[in-house]
Amino acid sequence: MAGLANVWGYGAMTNNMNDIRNSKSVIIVGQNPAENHPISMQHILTAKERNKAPLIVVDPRFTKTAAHATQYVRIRQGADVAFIYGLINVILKNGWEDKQMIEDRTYGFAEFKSEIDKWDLATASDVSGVSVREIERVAKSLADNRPGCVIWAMGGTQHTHGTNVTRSFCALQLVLGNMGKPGGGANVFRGHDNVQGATDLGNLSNTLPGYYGLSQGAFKHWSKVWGLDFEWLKGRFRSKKMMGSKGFTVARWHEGVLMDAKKELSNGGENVHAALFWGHATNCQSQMHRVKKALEKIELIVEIDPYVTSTSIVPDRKDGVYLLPAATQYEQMASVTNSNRDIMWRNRIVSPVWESRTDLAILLDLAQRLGLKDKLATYVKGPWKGVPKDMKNVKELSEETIASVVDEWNTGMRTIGMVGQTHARMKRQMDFAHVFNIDTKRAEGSAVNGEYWGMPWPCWSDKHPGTPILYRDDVPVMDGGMGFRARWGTKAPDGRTLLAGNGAAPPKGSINAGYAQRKAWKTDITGKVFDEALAQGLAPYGNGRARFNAWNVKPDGVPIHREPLHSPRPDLIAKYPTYDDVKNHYRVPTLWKSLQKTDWVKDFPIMLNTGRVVEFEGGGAAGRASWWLVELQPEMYAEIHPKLANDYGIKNGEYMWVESPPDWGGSYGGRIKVRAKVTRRVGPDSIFLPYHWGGSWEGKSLLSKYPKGTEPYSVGDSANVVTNYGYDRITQMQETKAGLCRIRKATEV
Ligand SMILES: Nc1nc2c(c(=O)[nH]1)N[C@H]1C(S)=C(S)[C@@H](COP(=O)(O)OP(=O)(O)OC[C@H]3O[C@@H](n4cnc5c(=O)[nH]c(N)nc54)[C@H](O)[C@@H]3O)O[C@H]1N2
Ligand SMILES: Nc1nc2c(c(=O)[nH]1)N[C@H]1C(S)=C(S)[C@@H](COP(=O)(O)OP(=O)(O)OC[C@H]3O[C@@H](n4cnc5c(=O)[nH]c(N)nc54)[C@H](O)[C@@H]3O)O[C@H]1N2
Ligand SMILES: [Mo]
Repeated sequence: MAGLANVWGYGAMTNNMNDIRNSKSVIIVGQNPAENHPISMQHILTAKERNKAPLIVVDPRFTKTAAHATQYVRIRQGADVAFIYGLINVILKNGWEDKQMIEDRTYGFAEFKSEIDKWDLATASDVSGVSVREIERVAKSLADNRPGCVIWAMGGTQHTHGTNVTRSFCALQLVLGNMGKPGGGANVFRGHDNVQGATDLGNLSNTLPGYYGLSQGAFKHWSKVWGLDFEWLKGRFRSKKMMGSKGFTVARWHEGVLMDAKKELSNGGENVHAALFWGHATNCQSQMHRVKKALEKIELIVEIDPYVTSTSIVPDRKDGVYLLPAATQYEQMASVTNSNRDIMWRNRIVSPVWESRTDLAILLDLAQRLGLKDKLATYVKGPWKGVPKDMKNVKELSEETIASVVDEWNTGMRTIGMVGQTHARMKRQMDFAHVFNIDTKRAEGSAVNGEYWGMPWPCWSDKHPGTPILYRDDVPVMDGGMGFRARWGTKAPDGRTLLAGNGAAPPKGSINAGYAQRKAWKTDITGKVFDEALAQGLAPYGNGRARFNAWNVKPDGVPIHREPLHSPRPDLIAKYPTYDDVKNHYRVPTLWKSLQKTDWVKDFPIMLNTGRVVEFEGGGAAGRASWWLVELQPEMYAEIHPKLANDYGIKNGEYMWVESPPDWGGSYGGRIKVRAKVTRRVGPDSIFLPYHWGGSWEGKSLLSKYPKGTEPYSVGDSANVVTNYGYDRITQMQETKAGLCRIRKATEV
């Protein structure tokens, strides 16, 4: 489903799901596609069957995906960098690295290697909990079976050092020479169907659309595209500083309500007074007891959602909550972008039913009431077509309006090349869907001949076929070739070159080596700069090097392992400490070291893991309202190992309490009451909670608070009441994949 406010997770796949059919090996680290990406799982199984590709699954839990593995590796939560660096250590010791790729297409390998040297097998094994033999075996499988792909999702990112974890995956692929090749790549499977599109179009608090950032130049570019006067736009902000300052994120907006605006927040001295939840359910946020307080204190809550979510039910309040029924994806037409960067046209099946309205209709009506409709529905080429004069009671917009919106982003989104995927091309691809080859994604014949399915970005012009595999230097730019982006100039601060080496360039280009980015390529909305580059066979964004050492990513230019905030191994904290606390992280002070120094494991000895099941999605508002799904997953539970259950006198099906460490400044974390599912999927040192439940609090049902007729068939305590404090140093992603808890049998029923 397409929650519009989804900003979780980051990045994009370098390759695509179909391309896994070409992989000679597949390693899945921190992801469970058998449940969470079941269609893509079929491509993975094709690689396993057709190419005899080893399928390695690295997860603290024996998942349904692990059941298909040729090698399952049980890892300690939050220790992936240690494991990956153990692999790279073995690869380098044996000389299995791709020397040419490292030499011609990367920067900073020497610094990276000195980090790797610290991860001899004994150290990597001790920290990751993976045996020496297993590490050796995985390294050899990956070296022997190239090109191979690395896939991950939330097991890799939901950590205080999640950015480091995912960067270590990319580093592994550079070392193996698996980047820019069919069957290779660093592939993060994204979450919701349009989450890639949502982030591309700027539903993030730290950038304008197209990852332009928040500089004045970025605002000038977009004012031009939007047909707005830059000075007027500037006037909407309290100051130039606030204009360029990253906003709150979905993970910690609630502190904007709760914290002292003058002493703690960096929000211009102001608290947050109102919240619009536009396709987001707050039982997906960790620290839910803090969120509940914020939902009680805030002046206005608006939920724009096809379902009533726990956001409206959990707070103890009698007014100030508005429910705006949004249409579902079946009732809305639009372009959507999937994990592959494929941009597709989605037809609507029916017009919005009952009183529901499409998200765009609600947005335009809201803009009208705020006196901003004409500004919103106009861009550099004029007003969007077909927008009614009065939006009151309008349920949906016509296709020509949505085509105008597409044309607007086609005009502005230069950075990632979201410019050639016109409305007409999208529609044409839908008409000829049958001519695309499932292994290459390329059309064979008809009016779309030579195009790639979904015209994945960068699609540099309306003649370009799209780029299903990023960074290929073995095909011409007009066939989807490109180097790494020359984003950081031609020389690093240390004077070393950032341009690709001789010969490392897509064929048929006028320069057979690295080259700088074209002048003004990001802001020229006429398309001239792009056309000139393409005519010479060059990528507008240059041909640079991938960086093992990203000097501007602070403090970890070279990614390193850092223990989770709530580490089950306090003995490792001195050697692998977390980050220093930060005063202003997306406007909120954020703790790392000062929380890590407490010896949590003494009182909270069990590791806490959370994630998904195939039956439900996210906060579960839709799934738990479906009788058939509830029949399959009737009740909230914890997976618990037979030994652990027995140690606590808990039998399968009995109720248990799960309690979490107190958070910042508090004496109380949170607790939930769940049923025990006794299973060997989890190890004896951890429990796993699905996070799809809500609608009850500390064991007490809140069903009576739902508006009549909107009650879900199943309510239950939410995992996120007990997920621990902890946020990624770069993205602020919540650390819901490494925490601690304690449990006891619930004696009362
Ligand atoms: N049915 C269904 N499908 C979905 C969703 C849904 O809610 N329901 N949600 C969608 C969304 S928004 C997303 S982002 C994706 C997420 O897709 P996934 O990332 O596959 O989802 P999770 O189940 O949260 O986590 C995957 C695995 O990470 C493991 N893990 C936990 N900690 C660690 C660790 O430290 N290291 C390693 N290596 N593994 C770890 C967990 O045990 C779990 O099996 O799924 C999407 N698809
Ligand atoms: N403990 C724990 N917590 C987690 C995670 C975890 O692994 N563990 N994963 C995190 C991740 S990766 C994610 S993405 C978040 C998910 O967090 P959310 O995105 O908040 O969760 P969802 O329930 O998937 O979607 C939110 C709402 O969007 C509504 N919706 C669906 N379609 C439409 C539409 O077309 N229009 C509108 N307006 N609304 C629509 C749905 O009814 C739903 O109520 O959870 C995060 N929280
Ligand atoms: Mo997600």
